[in-house]
Amino acid sequence: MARLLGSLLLMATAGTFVAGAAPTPGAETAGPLGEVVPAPASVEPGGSPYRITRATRIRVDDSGAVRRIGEYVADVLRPSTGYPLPVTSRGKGGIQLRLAKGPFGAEGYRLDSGAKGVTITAAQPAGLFHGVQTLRQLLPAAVEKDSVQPGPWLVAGGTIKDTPRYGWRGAMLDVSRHFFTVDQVKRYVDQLALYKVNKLHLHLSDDQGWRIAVDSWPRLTTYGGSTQVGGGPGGFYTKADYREIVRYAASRYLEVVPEIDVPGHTNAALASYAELNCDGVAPPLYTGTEVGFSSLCVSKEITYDFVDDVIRELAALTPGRYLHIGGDEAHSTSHEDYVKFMDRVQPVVAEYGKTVVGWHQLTGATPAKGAVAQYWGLDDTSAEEKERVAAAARGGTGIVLSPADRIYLDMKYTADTPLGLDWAGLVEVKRSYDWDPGSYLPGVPASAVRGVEAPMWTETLTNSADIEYMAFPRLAGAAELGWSPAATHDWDRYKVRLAAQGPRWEALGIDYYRSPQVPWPGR
Ligand code: TNX
Repeated sequence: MARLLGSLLLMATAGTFVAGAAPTPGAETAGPLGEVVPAPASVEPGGSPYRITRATRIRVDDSGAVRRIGEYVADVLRPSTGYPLPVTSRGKGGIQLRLAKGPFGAEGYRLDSGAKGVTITAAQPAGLFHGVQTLRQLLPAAVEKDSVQPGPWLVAGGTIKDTPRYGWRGAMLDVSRHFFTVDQVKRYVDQLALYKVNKLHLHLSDDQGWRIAVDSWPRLTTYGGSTQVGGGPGGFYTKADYREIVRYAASRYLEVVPEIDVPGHTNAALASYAELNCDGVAPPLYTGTEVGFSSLCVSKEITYDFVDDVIRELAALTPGRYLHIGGDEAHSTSHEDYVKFMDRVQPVVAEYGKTVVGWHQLTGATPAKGAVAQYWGLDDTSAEEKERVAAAARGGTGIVLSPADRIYLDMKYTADTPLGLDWAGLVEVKRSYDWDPGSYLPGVPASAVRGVEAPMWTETLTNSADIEYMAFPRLAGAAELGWSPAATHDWDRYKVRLAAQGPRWEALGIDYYRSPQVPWPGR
């Protein structure tokens, strides 16, 4: 009853259908408008469907960015439809991408579908790109295959108006515990883009490996990057590799947020340079999975030369606004030293033009003005610790939510999950979706919440299949929490929309966890 009332209210306020109601009658062969993940802000089904045929053209504005998105659409649609789908800036109808002034914000879009075509309109290219992800989901799942499929390729008629709830919709990949190649990162970026994720946070250094080239401290990578958990060969990104990741992510409208984790989680650096250690003795490389045993030497000046060089070189490689300095689990750094260290290091990030991001332990020091704290506690983290974060938020620190017992993608789904960890608990699909970022932390003003991020720690994960099995289906839920209006939040409806993603993942070659909580088709 409460839910029925809720949805009536929604319909009254929005004046439209909201994601989850019945699909368009008569458009059974098309992906219904109501099955999109993340749920759009508003959906109005109606009118004739559009059919993509051999004659369909992709119409673009005469801007480089829009044309590139047009080519991207063509690359998605050509293999499965077998149609030529030329990209052109002339004529009307077909699949049209246009920039126009309107109430879209930086990332929103409007999608209109009818007999003559599908038009996606946005104020910015990012909005067009997100609209294209919606269009993919309005087509049958087979559109994602890389060989010619029978079709027909119908897009249900109607209008979607969509804009994100939060500007920070992130995914973190730990490339330190196990190294992942540029191609593996690109593959994950493509998967993140499907769900309108817009931040790729790369955890580039930890005890087990240093993964980004720093010219002024070359042993960080040549030695510090030479192994990983379990003792494999590790690896690192050259500056050219990193730029290629940044470029590729930007082509999918993701901003890279690089993280150098300091002052703890630094064994790889300490092993590479003896002078960074308080006792001047370099420890051996580390290939285990313990945390909290390493610390930069807060009392040595060379530590700050080191941090300055690293931040300067990394900032120069990074067009994005943010630089993450870690700061978690510094169990081998005294509180006094931790505060001192953060007081000296945060201004360096600002000096090189970036905004500080840190794990929420940063709120135990003095977060710089405009800093962002990433909360990774649990539902039952102490009220005291949560209040520290909340107080910082009230003082102007932005909050990104990554509660570990909700959206740590490396947590096992059940006790039987072959991969992953369970220190934060077992996290089934419903649990990962069923919370509200706007009210999760008591005392945090809703305006301080920048968004949501789903971290993937890789102590137990070694290849793309491992990443995908842990990410899917939970990643889609994290993305929806970041994108969709709170009013669309409803597990019973979400699980139906989520189920419709299964065949898409199969078509894309993504192995996912077939959670019994989700009514997958054909099961
Ligand atoms: C906690 S979360 C960590 C990581 C581990 C992760 C494993 C955080 C900021 N620190 O060092 O990899 O747990 O789930």
